[in-house]
Amino acid sequence: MGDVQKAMTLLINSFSKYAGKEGNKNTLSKAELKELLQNEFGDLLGKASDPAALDRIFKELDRNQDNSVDFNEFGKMVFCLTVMCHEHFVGKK
Ligand SMILES: [Ca+2]
Repeated sequence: MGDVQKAMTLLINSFSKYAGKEGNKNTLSKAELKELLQNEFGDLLGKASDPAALDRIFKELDRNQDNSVDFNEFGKMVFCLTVMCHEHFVGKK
């Protein structure tokens, strides 16, 4: 399996792990998102333990405003972060 394929599998598995904790298994509630951010992203997105910051991130991610983050919405966030990291590593030398 290629590295990118491994990364995609990891991404899908991580999403399922947190999305499956309560309610709808295919979407992240705000509480599930908080756990995912804290455990998987550290401080990359700011402090998920800060309720105001968490609210802001959740609103930003929940594009269709159904009060949950589905894999499509989550994927967009990961893609944006990856682009940001890429710019950080490649752009600033
Ligand atoms: Ca949504």
